[in-house]
Amino acid sequence: MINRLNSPQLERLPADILLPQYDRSKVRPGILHIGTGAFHRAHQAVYVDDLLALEGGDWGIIGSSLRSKSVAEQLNPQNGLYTVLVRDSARLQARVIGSVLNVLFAAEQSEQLLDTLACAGIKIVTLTVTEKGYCHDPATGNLLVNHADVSADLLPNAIPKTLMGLLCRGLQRRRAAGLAGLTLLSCDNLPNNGRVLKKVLLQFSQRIDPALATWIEESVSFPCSMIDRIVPATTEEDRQFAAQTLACRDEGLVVTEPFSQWVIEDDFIAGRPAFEKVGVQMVSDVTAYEEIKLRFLNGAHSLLAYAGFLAGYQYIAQVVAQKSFVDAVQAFWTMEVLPSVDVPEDFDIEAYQAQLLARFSNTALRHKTWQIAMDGSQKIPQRWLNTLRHQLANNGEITWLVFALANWIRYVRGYNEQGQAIDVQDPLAMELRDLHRQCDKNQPKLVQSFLRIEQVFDVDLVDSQRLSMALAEQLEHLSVDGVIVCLGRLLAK
Ligand code: CS2
Repeated sequence: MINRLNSPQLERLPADILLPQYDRSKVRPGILHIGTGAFHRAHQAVYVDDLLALEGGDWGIIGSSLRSKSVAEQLNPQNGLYTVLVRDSARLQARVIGSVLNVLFAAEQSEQLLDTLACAGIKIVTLTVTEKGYCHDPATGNLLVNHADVSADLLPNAIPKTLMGLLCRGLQRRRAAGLAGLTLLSCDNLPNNGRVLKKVLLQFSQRIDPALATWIEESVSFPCSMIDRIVPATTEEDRQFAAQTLACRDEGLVVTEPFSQWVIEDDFIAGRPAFEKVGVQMVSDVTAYEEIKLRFLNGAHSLLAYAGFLAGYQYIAQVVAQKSFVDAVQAFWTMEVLPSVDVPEDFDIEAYQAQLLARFSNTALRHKTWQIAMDGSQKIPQRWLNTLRHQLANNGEITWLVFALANWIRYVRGYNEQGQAIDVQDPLAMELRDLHRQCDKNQPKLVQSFLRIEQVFDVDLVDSQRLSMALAEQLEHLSVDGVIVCLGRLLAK
């Protein structure tokens, strides 16, 4: 039987595998991470691994997960160790990461997790819980007080199920222990992620104890950050492939691209490691980086995911192998996204776009259109809708935004152009599908009912006649001719 990766196994790994360059037994935890999925393992944990190698310090990571037990099952038997496999057509590099010390599963170890939040050594809590993990209304940024898990977490003595419940109860414990505050560092793809987190957490805490909310406001800092690295969900095929390279089995494996970027606002109330020494950009304001990334990268990703999926493509690299899709993305960026963002003077936006297309084209990464298409109702506001608002207000081009939205609307119908079922993963999946049923192919009615979803579109977009008409027309064209024909027609205009 093949061995599992763990500490004793490290010295038996093939010589070309990079290993942690520090004594792990001496590392004490300083960071708690919530949401220890593939993204965290390929991103923040790698930067921290670099830091520990460079200058040590008590910045080890206690990982945790709110929903999935599999993270703990993958990493704990491996002493927190896992491999990051960096892949593109030119390289394949395997590196074992040692910065995650162990992982707690919230549903079963909530006491330990709350104690960790109330532990003097923990100075920073980093988060990757995905957009929906914030339990907020993406359009207004308010806490979803009627969300079933939020209501449950607001009850006295609740065992926290939500991020807000966990943070609030943990900070309550920290305050009761007479400790100083810490930094909550959101690493999710939301604009102003730190400010969103602060608003929702304060609204939640206010309901638990107003004095606690005041303490949080004074003692906790919430820097915003921009994170970027493409990390597809790991597959069994990846694990089998890695097992050959490593000569052992790694359940915690992640596969990613060479590119990685992290930009953080320098506002750490309880101190921080020297992130800047390991390539993190520490800035006073992250807004421009965040807007550019969300609107160019993620905006294009979602467009390619919905239209590409409906055109029959399983992976992003297959979609951008089609010239028509590349032309569409370039037109989307140039005509619609670019006018809507303030690009800093020293930022080479053309090089950035070329680099994005190269990253999307990485065939060594099997990034599923279906994976990116998940949770559209939570992603679309920050990826497309502010661009759209800007373009509508300035009478600018909206062709590709409309095309993107129309494809999303068709995707969430739950079946593709051949009538085959789509497994739509979205907190609003049922509601969205019902809207299709109620409107029964009446496109103007469908458009109105979608644009009235305030959680996604806020209250303003339904008033735009220009948008409604263009969207209904695009939906009609898509239903008659399908994605590929429509794409060609739009490009020929
Ligand atoms: C993707 C992102 O799944 C998605 O929605 O658009 O995860 C994307 O790969 C990352 O934001 C890249 O940094």
